[in-house]
Formats: sequence, structure tokens, C-alpha cells
Amino acid sequence: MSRLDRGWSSVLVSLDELPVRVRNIGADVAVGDFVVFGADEERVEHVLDRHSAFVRRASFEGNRAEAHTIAANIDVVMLLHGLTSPPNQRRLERELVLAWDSGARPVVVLTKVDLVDDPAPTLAALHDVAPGVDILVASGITGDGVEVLRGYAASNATIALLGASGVGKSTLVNSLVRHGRMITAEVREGDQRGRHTTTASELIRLVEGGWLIDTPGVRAVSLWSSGRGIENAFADVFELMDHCRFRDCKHDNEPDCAVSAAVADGRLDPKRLDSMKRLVAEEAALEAEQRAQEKALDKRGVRKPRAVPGRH
Ligand SMILES: Nc1nc2c(ncn2[C@@H]2O[C@H](COP(=O)(O)OP(=O)(O)OP(=O)(O)O)[C@@H](O)[C@H]2O)c(=O)[nH]1
Ligand SMILES: [Mg+2]
Ligand SMILES: [Zn+2]
Repeated sequence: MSRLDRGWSSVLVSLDELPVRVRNIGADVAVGDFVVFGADEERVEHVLDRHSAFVRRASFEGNRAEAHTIAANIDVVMLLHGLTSPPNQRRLERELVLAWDSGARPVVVLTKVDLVDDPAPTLAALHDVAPGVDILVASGITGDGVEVLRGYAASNATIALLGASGVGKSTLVNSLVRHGRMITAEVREGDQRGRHTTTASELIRLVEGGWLIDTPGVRAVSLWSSGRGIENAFADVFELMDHCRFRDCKHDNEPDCAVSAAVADGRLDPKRLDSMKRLVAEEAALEAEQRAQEKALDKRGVRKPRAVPGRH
């Protein structure tokens, strides 16, 4: 599935033909999905199991917890942050939880390196909240760092580019494919906010092999699936937790708490600990909501499968 518009899926049948447009009434499809459609090319009939998927909680529709799959069957998730804005550690932490839960490999890309004198302070700030994750700098305008990014598509991998509106996702896609295909637009002077230029996710082929998925900028990244995302995204804190005296330590005032000790001597930012606790609580609340919803559906006898992506 190469592009998703309201009610319609564009499906690539072969590399030399234009995509076929089919209706996706009732089908839960996302860009990157492999789908089966009827002989009459009318509608998507079946979506094949995904090996990975980047799923967030959809913007609140009433009170229901709904999943929104941004991209499916991806190998690498590139989380883009612009160097022209102050580093947003809290946003990156959230994105990393979702990225680890997607089953794909997360990579952080700091864009617009041509516009700053020294990317080092931002790099350092984000490095602290991204243990075990590559952080790269690039410019979609000058092409700096783009060759390194292209390397992540080796062996025909699929890369999804995610990030707030205006960070330069489409500009980077254009630079990676070497021809200006995606439409881009200038950010607002004062606050660097984008204008939500890209409105549909789209799959684009790299001539040397591999695929890119450009996505519309999202403002909010709310948690959805709960696998080992938090554990991976906060691997540094979990490592400390192994050394607390009590297994059920809350890291508040307990004696021999390795986490509090790390906060006290400056090895762990207390804001990062708070942030992790908030995400754990958000995940617990979501799980409770999902359970309640499933129960309600069971009662009415219409059980809807939960969109939890498969893991490697
Ligand atoms: N100087 C410079 N400008 C950039 C770079 N990347 C993006 N821009 C500019 O930033 C603006 C926004 O870029 P887009 O590529 O449209 O951003 P986007 O992330 O696709 O935004 P949405 O589609 O709205 O989500 C455009 O004016 C780009 O020219 C970069 O590396 N260097
Ligand atoms: Mg765009
Ligand atoms: Zn503790």
C-alpha cells in the first residue's frame, strides 16, 4: 500500500506501473501494508500480518481509545528533530517508546544542520535521553549527512520518517531520492512551526533499493501499544532499578534506592525520571481503558481485534 487517502488506498502492483486505487471500506490499512484486493480491483479484502508497525493513539474521538497506524512493515524509524528549535527531550522520549514498540529500529535525525553554528549542545541533550540509539545530523538542503542516512536503506529496508510539522521530513525525502518530488513549505518565522504541508503518508522507492515513507507531521504523540517500549527507551533507568534494595521500590524515599542515588549525584536528570513515571502511568491507564472497551464489546458479542503490531 503506497498511499492512504480518506476511503482510498493506492496499491503498488508492480514497480513499473502506477498504483491502482482501491476502496478500503472497513479495512484497517496503513502505508507499507501488503494487501489483497478483489479481481475487480474494487476494494481491499485482506491485509497481511505486519512484521512491524508504528502505532500511536489517535486524537481523542469521544472517549474511545483508538489506534492510528502511521506506517506498517518498516525496518527503521527515523525520528526527526530540527536543530533550529530547542531540543525537546520529553517529545523524543515518547517517540522512542512508540518506536521501540513498533518492532522497527529507531534512529534520531537532527535536521537543518546548515542553519546552526554548532549542533553539539542539542546532540548532547538528546543523547542523554536516547540510550543505545544512533543520533545523526543532516541537511536536506545542502545534502550534508544524507549519504549516511541512505545507508539505513541498505538491503532493501523500509524507512519511515516521523516528526513534527516543519522539521524537514519531505525535504529530506527529496534529498534522499535526488529529485524534488514531495511538496515542502516554509515554517513560521517566530516559532519554527510547520504548516502541515504533507497531508497523506506516502511510500517512495529509492533507486538503489529500499523504501521511504514520508508522513504528515503530528503534534501529539500519545502511547498506544504496550510492549517493551518503555523498558527500551529508558534502559538507563531500568539498569539503575536493578540495583535498588527492594524489588518494588518506587524510587521515592526508599533506603538504598539506586535511582534516587543517581538523581542525587547528578547522573540522572530528575525530569527524565518524572517523565518515565508519567509514561508508565499513561500506559497503565490506556491498558485499563482497552480492557474495559474489550469487555463492553464482548458483552454485545462483537469483538473487534485490537491493532497490536507483531514483534520480531
Ligand atoms: N536550511 C534548511 N531548511 C530546511 C531543511 N529541511 C527543511 N527545511 C525547510 O523547512 C521547511 C519545512 O520543510 P518540510 O520538508 O516541508 O517539513 P515537513 O517535516 O515535511 O513538514 P510537514 O509536511 O508539514 O509535516 C521548508 O521551508 C524547508 O525548505 C534543512 O535541512 N535546511
Ligand atoms: Mg512534509
Ligand atoms: Zn529505587
